[in-house]
Amino acid sequence: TNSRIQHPALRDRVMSAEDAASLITNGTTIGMSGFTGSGYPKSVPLALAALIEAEHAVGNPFKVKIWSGASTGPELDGALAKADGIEFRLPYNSDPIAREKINAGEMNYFDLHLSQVAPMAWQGFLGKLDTAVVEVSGITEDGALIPSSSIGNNKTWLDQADKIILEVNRWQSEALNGMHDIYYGTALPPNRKPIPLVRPDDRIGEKHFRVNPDKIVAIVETDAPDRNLPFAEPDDIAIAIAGHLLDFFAHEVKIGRLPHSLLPLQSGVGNVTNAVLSGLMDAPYGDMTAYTEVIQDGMLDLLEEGKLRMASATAFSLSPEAALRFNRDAMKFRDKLILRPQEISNHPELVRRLGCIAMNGMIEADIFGNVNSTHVMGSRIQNGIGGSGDFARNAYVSIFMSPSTAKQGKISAIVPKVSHVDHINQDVQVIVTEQGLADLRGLSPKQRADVIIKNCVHPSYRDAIQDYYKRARQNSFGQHAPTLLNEALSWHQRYVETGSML
Ligand code: 0RQ
Repeated sequence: TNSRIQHPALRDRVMSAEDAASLITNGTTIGMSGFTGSGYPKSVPLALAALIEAEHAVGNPFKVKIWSGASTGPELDGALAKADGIEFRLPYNSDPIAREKINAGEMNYFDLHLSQVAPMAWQGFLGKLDTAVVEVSGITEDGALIPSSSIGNNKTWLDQADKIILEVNRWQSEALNGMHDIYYGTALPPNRKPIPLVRPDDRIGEKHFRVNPDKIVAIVETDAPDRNLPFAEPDDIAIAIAGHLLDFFAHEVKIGRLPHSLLPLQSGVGNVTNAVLSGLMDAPYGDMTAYTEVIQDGMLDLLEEGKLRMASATAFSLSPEAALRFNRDAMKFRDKLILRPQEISNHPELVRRLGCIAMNGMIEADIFGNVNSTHVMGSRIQNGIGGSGDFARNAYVSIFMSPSTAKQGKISAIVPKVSHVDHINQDVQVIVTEQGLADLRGLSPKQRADVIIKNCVHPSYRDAIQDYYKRARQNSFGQHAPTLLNEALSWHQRYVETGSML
C-alpha cells in the first residue's frame, strides 16, 4: 500500500472516521488542526457532525468545544455549526454558517490574538483540553509526526490533550517533510527565555512533532484537498490601494527609512494583499523576505522570480491552482519556505525584533486612526482579530488597508468614530484606501484627522465628514480628539435603520 504510516505499531490504530468520531463524547474540548483553510482534519469532524445530528434526532444533548489554529473548512466548522454541535469556539472563524450562529447568539466565540492561544492554553486560562484531532502528512518509522500544510497550535494540542486522533492525509505533498520548524523551547513565566530567532530564515526547532504514542487512540487515512479558495484577480480598487502603498515604499526607501530589500513582510489574506504582492513583482526590490502567517499565491510567484528570498509562516493559504502548482513543484520551493507554530510566526518579540512591515485589512477606521477589524456596526462579527494585533502593535510600520466604501457605497469605511476598536490609534501608522494614503506617524489626533479626511475618504462622504469634524472642532467637550458624543456613531445608526450611511 502507499500508506504514509511508517511506524508498524501505529498502523494497528488505523480505523474509519466514524469509529474515530465515536471516541468523542458530549462536552468534549477538542483541539483541531487547521489554519486559513489548510491542514485541518477533513473526515473525523464530518463523521462527528453526523453523530451529533443522530444524537440530537433522538433528543440527546451533544455539543463540543472547538479550539483551532485559525479558520478551517466547511467539513469542520461548517458541518459542526450546521449540526448545532459547537458550544464554544476559539480563536478565529471565517466559516459563514458558524458566523451566522455566532451572530444569532447561538454559539459562544472567543476571538483572540493568534500568538496568545498556545501560551493561554499552557497557562491554564482556557480550561482542559481533552482530545486533539490533527492532520499530519505522515508518521515516521520512529513514530514522529510529519506536519501538514499548516502548523497552527498543533504542537500544543498534541502535548496537552489526553487523547489524540490523527488524520494522515495522502493528498498533502511528501515534500512538506523537512519544511517545518517546531520550536520546543517555550516555557511559562518566570522561566521564559529569549526566543533565539534573529533572521526570518533561522531554524530554531525540529522538523517533526514529538508525540507520546500511547495517547494516539485512532488514525484515519484521508486523501482530501485543503479548502483553498479560488483566486480572484485584483480589481481596480485593490490595484489602486496597492499602487499607493508601493509609492509609499518607494518613498521610504528613497529617504533611507527602509532598506532596498524592504523589511520582512507580513500580509493578511484577500484581494488587496494579492494586489500588493503582484505589485511587488514589478517593483525594483530584491532579496526580500516574508515573516508572516500565511503563504499566498503571490508569494509563490515572488519566490519563483527570486524577488523573495524566503518566506516564514504558519500555514499555506493558496488557490486550488496554486496548491496544485505547489504540490507539483514543491521541491523547488522547499528550501525557501519555513512553517512554524503560530506562537512563533506571530510572536510579538520576534515581530518587533525583525521589524516586520505589517499589512492588514480592516472593516473601518475613524478620523483619528483607530481601526475596527472585526465587528460590522459594532456588533456583528465578521471573522476575528486573527494575527492582525500581534503584528500591528509590534511592527516597524503598521499599515491598514480597505476600499473607502463597502456594500456598494452604502457604508463609508472612514467614520467619525469606529463602532468597535481592535487597533488603537497608537498601533496604526498608515491607512490606505483607493483614494490615497495617510501616513500618521508622529501626528497628533487633530493632525491625523486632517490627513485621513483629505486622503482616504470617498468623495460621497467627504462633505459630511468635514461638516461633522468642523462642528466637533467647535463644540467638543475637549479639543485633543474633538468628538461629538451624540453624533459620533450616528452614521452607523443610520445604516442600521435605513440600510445606508448616506
Ligand atoms: O462582506 O463578502 O458579505 O460582502 O467584509 O471584506 O472588502 O472583501 O475585504 O476580505 O480583505 O476582509 C477586515 C474582514 C477585510 C479581514 C476584513 C465586509 C465586506 C465583505 C470582507 P461580504 P473585503 P477582506 C491575517 C491577518 C482581521 C484578521 C486579520 C479580516 C467582507 O481583513 O478579517 O487581519 N481581518 N488577519 O462587505 C460592513 C464595513 C465593511 C464591511 C468590509 N465597513 N462595513 N461590512 N465589509 N468593510 C489573516 C489571519 O489572521 C488568519
